[in-house]
Amino acid sequence: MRSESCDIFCKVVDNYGDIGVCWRLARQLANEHGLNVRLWVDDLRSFGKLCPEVDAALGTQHRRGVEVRHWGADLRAVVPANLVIEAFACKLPESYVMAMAAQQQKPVWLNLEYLSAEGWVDGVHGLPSPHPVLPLTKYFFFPGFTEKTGGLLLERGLLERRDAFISDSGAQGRYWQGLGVPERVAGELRVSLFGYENEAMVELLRTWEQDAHLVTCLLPEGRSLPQVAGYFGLRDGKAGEVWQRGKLRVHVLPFVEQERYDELLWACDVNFVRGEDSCVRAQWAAKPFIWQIYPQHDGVHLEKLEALRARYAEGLPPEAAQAVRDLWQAWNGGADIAGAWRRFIGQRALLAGRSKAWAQQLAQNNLALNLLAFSRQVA
Ligand code: TRH
Repeated sequence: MRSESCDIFCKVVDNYGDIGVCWRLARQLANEHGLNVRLWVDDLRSFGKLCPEVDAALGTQHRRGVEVRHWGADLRAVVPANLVIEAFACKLPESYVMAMAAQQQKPVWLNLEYLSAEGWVDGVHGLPSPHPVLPLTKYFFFPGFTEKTGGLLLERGLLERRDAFISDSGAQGRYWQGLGVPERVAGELRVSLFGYENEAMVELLRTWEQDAHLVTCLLPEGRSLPQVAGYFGLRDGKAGEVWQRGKLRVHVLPFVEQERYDELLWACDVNFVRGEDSCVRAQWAAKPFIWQIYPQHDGVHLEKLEALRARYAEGLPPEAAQAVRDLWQAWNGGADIAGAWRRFIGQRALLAGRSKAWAQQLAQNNLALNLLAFSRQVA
């Protein structure tokens, strides 16, 4: 089957991960694979952070090749698409499910799951879940890091664009100039910092302040900002501000539209990322990265953290693999971030090489292509 039309349903739980993934997938299916995509989103304001042209007052609008619908209105009159993607088990409206069941050719119905590097994902990706009453089957589609999973979202040409940017000093110079960041000095390290509130923040900032070389921290507006501002004795800050103490200089950046965030990751030497989508982007950036995983009450997130760490660090010498473990743990509730940071930076060259090979390996497993192949197979 060739799915000509696709409905993606997204509920914004919190932050930008849910809509971040859905928006990326929607654009890719529409612009790279020619599907007519409707993206149903319950919270257009959050969406507007990733795509500033989104007007929260409009029920229907067309943005970057995608029909964006506010999911709130009655869907009874809507004819379902032939590929239906329910993101993160967000639960489709009853009337819409009934309309799916009433179609002569039943739509392919996928639940796009959260990302995890844990081994159990291999065994559940693609499993069917027949509807208890209606003639419909929902399939679980898991993104992931092995061939037995659905892979990762990767736009066409992204790695080539990354390489072109990284090898073009002029493009990088213009990028930094646009942000108001001065030219690099000898030994300087540029670090992007996108995270949640973090108990290790003060110690990390102090470590950078006391470094032998300049550490330039690029800090997008958001949840980490008040904490970093507090370190400088301020209550809060805003984009454009620059703060310096010792060897640490912080540039507060605006939260940019989603397509522009990659450049920041490409331009920095080391990236702190969080959640789900920025973590994947850091892996495509092929630079050493530190993941602040979205915390869950029962602590299961730490298993997820370690699962990705173990895959990423495979093949690294034990000392380098341990340095990644120490810093990721310290940044996710563990101890001694100062020591962990120094050991991590000591392994920087090795980690940079590994990051590049890792991105290359992951690129073989493209989520959008897999998803379309899977939907054809089960149609
Ligand atoms: O915003 P998040 O913390 O989202 C989280 C996670 O996805 C988590 O797994 C989920 O359960 C929870 O939400 C509900 O982190 P994430 O996933 O990295 O999403 C951030 C998005 O913001 C990502 O698409 C990148 C984008 N972004 C920009 O578009 N511009 C920016 O300037 C920055 C810093 C990020």
